[in-house]
Amino acid sequence: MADRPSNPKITLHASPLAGHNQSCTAGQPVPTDLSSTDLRPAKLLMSARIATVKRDTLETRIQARVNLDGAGHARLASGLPFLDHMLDQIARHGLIDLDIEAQGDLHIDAHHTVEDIGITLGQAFHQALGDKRGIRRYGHAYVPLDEALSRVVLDCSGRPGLEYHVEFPRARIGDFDVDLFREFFQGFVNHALVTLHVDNFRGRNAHHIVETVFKAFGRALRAAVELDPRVTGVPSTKGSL
Ligand SMILES: [Mn+2]
Repeated sequence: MADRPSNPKITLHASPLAGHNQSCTAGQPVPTDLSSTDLRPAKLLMSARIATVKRDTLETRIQARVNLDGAGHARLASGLPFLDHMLDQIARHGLIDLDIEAQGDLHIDAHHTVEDIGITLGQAFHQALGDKRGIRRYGHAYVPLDEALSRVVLDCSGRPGLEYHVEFPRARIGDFDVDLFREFFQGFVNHALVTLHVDNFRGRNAHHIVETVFKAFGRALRAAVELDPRVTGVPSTKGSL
């Protein structure tokens, strides 16, 4: 579903990005001394893992900024309070600073906005991660919330792949359509270029179920992007991810 044409009219745009007007800043340099005698940890020698992506279509206008080495601060204005509550879990449990602003066609429904926030966040994540030098690459987390239990496993593989196994006992949480969580993760995966396995094992309360999924996602992200002081280069026998 991700990357459906936003509107047939996009062919009229001159942009080579097929109507997706994006601008990005990534890898903003931090002042460092890169001399070979510098023994500071890799973390201090690399560019800041920060990226901002703006994505405009005829359906949504979204700006997402991520700092992978943040403190879990979030500034969220998706227009969808329940989604903001979930994005806040990613920031808090991933220790990722997240700044997301969206103006979507909510008069139709929340579908385009939720999916496009997943896409834009995925693009920002991918840019902030850079060449993946020194990262742990894999991350997983189990998170319970009362009766609910979920597991998320992530690989910064460079290939998009989603296994999403979450059944909800009801179709809506408040007025939020629970089908849209899959669209969010599919959008993220397609553009972050990660392999993501999401499994809910149990739960009766739909709010609890999805909250365990987003908390586990945040924790798995944190583990996967963390710099491992024992890793030199890219953690792959291929030499690139
Ligand atoms: Mn909650």
